[in-house]
Amino acid sequence: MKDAAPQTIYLKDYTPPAYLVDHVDLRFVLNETKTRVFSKLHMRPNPDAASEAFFLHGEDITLIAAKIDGTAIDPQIDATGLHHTVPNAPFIFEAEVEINPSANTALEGLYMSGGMYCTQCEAQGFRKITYYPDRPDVMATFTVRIESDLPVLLSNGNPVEAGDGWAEWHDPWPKPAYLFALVAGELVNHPDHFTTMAGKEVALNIWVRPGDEGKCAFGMQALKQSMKWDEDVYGRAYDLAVFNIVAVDDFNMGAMENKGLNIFNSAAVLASPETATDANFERIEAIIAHEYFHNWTGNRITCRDWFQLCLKEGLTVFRDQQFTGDMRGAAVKRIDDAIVLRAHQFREDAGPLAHPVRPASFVEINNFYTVTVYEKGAEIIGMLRRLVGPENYDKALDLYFSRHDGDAATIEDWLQVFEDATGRDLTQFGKWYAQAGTPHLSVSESFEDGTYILHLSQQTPPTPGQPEKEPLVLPIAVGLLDQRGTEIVPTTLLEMTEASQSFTFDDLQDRPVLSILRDFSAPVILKHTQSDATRAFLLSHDTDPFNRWDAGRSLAQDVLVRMTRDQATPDQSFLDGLAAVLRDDSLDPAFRAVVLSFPSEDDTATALFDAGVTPDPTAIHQAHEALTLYLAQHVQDISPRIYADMTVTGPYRPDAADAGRRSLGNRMLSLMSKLDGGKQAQLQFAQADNMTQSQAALTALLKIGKGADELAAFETAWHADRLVMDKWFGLQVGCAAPEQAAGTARKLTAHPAFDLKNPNRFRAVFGSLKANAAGFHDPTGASYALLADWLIKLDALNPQTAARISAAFDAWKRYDANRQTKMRTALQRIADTPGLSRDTTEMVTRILG
Ligand code: 0A1
Ligand code: ZN
Repeated sequence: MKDAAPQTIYLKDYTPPAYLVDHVDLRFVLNETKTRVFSKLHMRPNPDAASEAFFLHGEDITLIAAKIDGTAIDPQIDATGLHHTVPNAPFIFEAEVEINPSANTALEGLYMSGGMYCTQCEAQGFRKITYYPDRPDVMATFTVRIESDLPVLLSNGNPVEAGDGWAEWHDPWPKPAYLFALVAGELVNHPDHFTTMAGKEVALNIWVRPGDEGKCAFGMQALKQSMKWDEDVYGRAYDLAVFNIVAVDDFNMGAMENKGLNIFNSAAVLASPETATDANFERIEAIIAHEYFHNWTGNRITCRDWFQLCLKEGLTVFRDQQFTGDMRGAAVKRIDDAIVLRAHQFREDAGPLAHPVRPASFVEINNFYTVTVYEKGAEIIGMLRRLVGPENYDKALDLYFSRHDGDAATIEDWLQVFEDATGRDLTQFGKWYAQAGTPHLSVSESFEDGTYILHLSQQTPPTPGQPEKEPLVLPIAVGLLDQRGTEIVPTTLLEMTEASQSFTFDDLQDRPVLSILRDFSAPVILKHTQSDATRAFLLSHDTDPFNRWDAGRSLAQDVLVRMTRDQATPDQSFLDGLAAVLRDDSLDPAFRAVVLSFPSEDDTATALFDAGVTPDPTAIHQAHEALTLYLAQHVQDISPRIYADMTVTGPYRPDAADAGRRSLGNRMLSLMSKLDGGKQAQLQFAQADNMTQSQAALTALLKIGKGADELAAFETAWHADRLVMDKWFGLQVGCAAPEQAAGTARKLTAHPAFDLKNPNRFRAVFGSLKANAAGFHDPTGASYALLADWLIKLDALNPQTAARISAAFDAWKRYDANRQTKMRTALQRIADTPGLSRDTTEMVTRILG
């Protein structure tokens, strides 16, 4: 598939659409290779437009006929769309086009998955269905008629009428084309219903392929919880008579918030105790919530243009994080989010792919569905809420919903609402949206005559295209403890606005112990040299759970850096501190489990790089293995007891309490397996009645080079379950010894169940290869070459997923000359591939720098 010549699009060039669409009538005559789409667009000139040129987007579609106001026309067609002259008054544009869903391997537009028709239109997929002004600031009501012999025919909005071989839908809420959806197939549903706070009945359905009915109950429960939570916390009720969710196996992302018809990657909705882990359940709950919350933050209020993507994504992620915190415990959720942010977003912000939360330009918008737009976008909202306070936040959100309902809005609109609701000037705060890079916050302290002064300075390193950085508004939550661990200054929010600033605390008796950036109040990198003793003190005494964990985390990171760099042994006091947390039965097991888990090998590579040392992934891996062994030995007297204490009896429940117990128990299992040759893990695998326990046991075995029999048994048991088989593929690559990772991945690509066209399967192999840091960076370069080979193959079929996975190479410049050369060669080979997509070309060009 050949793209039109790549073009850079700039935020500063935005102009309003020349023509608006008030209403759309669509008729689909479905056919696997020759689907006909009949469209009737009720259009009018936009009074606010600068130009009169008439243009409709359209790609990979064949025009059969077109009319304006009933008269046939012969428009000019090019690779990007259709041009013609139109009346200077309201008019009706009609088209008949033909498309080929079965040839659509890019999974954008209308495509086939497992025998069903489905669509994906965000960001710019609707133009592959018919000619249309495919931009989010053109919003219309839609009526859709689907003609097909398939029994289930779905589209957005409410059902109007259906007969033998057809169904009609009407969506009364004006929406941009990216929220359009259609599904047709032999599907079965898991029905339920919900009564809104206004007393309106909503029919709820999760539609799946026959055989998957038993995996819907949890998703449905999460949907009802999300609907209730959005009413209770944000005052937002659902606004149609039906809410449909459909599970599809072939999907580029997690899920999609199409109005009234959410389409989900089956991995993001289907779960049963036997097939899904606790982590899968939690993720499903969060994604169901995320897509549902988009109904207000994304659909009722959408984005003016794709540069404003964070307007809907940052806010919706923030809302789903709040939801998970409420459902499962805010402290552990905050820790989990910080782990993800630091591991992935800080890495993105520090490398060649760094971009502002609201980018200023792009070539392919699909490359900007990033951790920066999503997760850093959510952090900005969290900072705003901290700065204005929860009540003002609620006031501002109410104003946002009332002022902008039905709008395609901008970040300026969003900030204006906060200014109007609170009277606060947000000019400087707004820079968070425009400035890329993670601020580094340096901290020093002084204490004299009862006065404690905190000296802070912020500095953001340069990022591509942004050499100069300005100071940002940083909300910094601090608390002060005395030497016994009693809080003498409770959590206080400092607002830093300058490059350097000091904050004074008077009338203290003794030098306090600082607990800074509590609850991770701003997404910054702390440059703070607290002694090991102080961090150990905070690990056992801090009243802020985030900082308590973070103190242990930072100690562990230093230990791992020293072990890698100097072949040091871990300090006894560090191991004692971890053992003390482990023994403390008053602590939540989930919290103990996160304290007991170490930074990733990639985190250690970053820490070494930041310390001016070229990271050697092989040495890092050895240090991590060694530390795990030291810890296993250090706690071996208590680990069997804790493992046994964490046993969960009764039927499997994926709630936070039971999941926390399993999490700590399985951390113990992984430590015990380092010493018992995998005996306990074999036993657990044999006895497990749920996937959390069997996957944890299998992982523990694979990590000590065992588990061949269990792996074979797993395949025999689950070969017919696509989602479980993704785990089977992924675990082998993820747990392989470094020198075997590339070979394992290569072998699995030859397995009959490997399917290049299925993004989940591709990610299972190659996402896991990237996650196996020492294996990916094996000095022979075998993994780099293998990934390049397969990205080239995938790009020809599915540019979007190929481009996303190519980011695995983004940190290439921080490694040694041998690895750098081999990664650059792999990247160059991808870049030089004839016919490479716009998506992957943009990514590898940026990565090569
Ligand atoms: N808006 C969806 C994510 C999404 C984005 C792009 C897609 O295809 C290119 C698909 C889904 C969300 O935030 O969940
Ligand atoms: Zn989203």
